[in-house]
Amino acid sequence: FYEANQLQKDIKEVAQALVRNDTKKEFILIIDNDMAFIAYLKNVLEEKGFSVIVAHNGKRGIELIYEVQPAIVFLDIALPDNDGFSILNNIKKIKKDRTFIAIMSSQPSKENRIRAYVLGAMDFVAKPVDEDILFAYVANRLAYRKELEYAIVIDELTQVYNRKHFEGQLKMLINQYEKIGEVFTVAIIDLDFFKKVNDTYGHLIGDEVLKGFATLVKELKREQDIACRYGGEEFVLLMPNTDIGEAYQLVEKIRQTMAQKVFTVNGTTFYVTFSSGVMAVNQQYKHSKKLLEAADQALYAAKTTGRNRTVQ
Ligand code: GH3
Ligand code: MG
Ligand code: MG
Ligand code: MG
Repeated sequence: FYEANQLQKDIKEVAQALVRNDTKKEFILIIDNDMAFIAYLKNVLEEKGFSVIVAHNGKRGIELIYEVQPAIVFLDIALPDNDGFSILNNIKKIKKDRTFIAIMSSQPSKENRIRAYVLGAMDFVAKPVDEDILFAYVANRLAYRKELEYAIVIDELTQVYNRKHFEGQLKMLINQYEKIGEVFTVAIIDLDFFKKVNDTYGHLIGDEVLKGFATLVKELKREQDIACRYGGEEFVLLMPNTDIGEAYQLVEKIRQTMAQKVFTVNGTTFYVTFSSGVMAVNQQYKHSKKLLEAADQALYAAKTTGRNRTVQ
């Protein structure tokens, strides 16, 4: 059975988890028209440090979902304009990894529950709600969402960012360049003769090399640089606020360190090098496709002139 002091411990654990995960900056949206309930819920959540926003009707609720992208939405069914179900219908396209939508209703009938799930609600919470249960619930959902958000942008094998994230970041940097002229540089990095590594030592060792390389990049890159796996044995390094000269030096440092890194399999040692093409954004190359093509051409030059080198 659940002892009272265990309950107190668990409640404390929830509070600590919320601080640890730094999830308090997240917005929680309440869409409800019961003023007394809103006041209670808002107060309880704000006391714990959450940012709470409120919509008293469906129309405003939908607006706020798109404007604020709250982490959690508590959505009532009985609203003065659209009911909760039509709101669910309206926001079908909202990303589930971004916004978690729970119906919060005092009519937890079988029909309502099924309807909510069919229309894409992630959960159905019955009113009234207990504040301790609510915290445990919110902490649980925010921790899950954090994990999900991480999984969506990270390459599982190498633990650097994946291609999807890279593309988003590149677009953002190009916007920054167009808006305020902030220069950035991109390096495409391709491991040399990697097929031979696989053929000689096997794919599992090949995987270890990819991981080893990624770890090395993470150690040597600066805080602001964004390391990504572009695909296979190809990586990109995005260097915000960095001109071509600085970028070249950084990539060269990584290249030289990699070239000296010893890999060991059953007592045999080997080395793996990479080639890289580096290109900075400029007036001529300010579209992602063009910029990457130019970096790719530099990479091709590095490959054809002997590999284990950086070309700008
Ligand atoms: P080059 O110096 O011209 O780049 O030669 P390369 O052998 O590195 O290039 P190629 O494109 O011919 O081969 C890339 C190899 O990378 C082929 C593919 O099997 C291997 N590869 C791609 N993804 C992975 C992976 O996740 N793990 C392992 N172990 N190998 C991979
Ligand atoms: Mg209501
Ligand atoms: Mg390749
Ligand atoms: Mg290669």
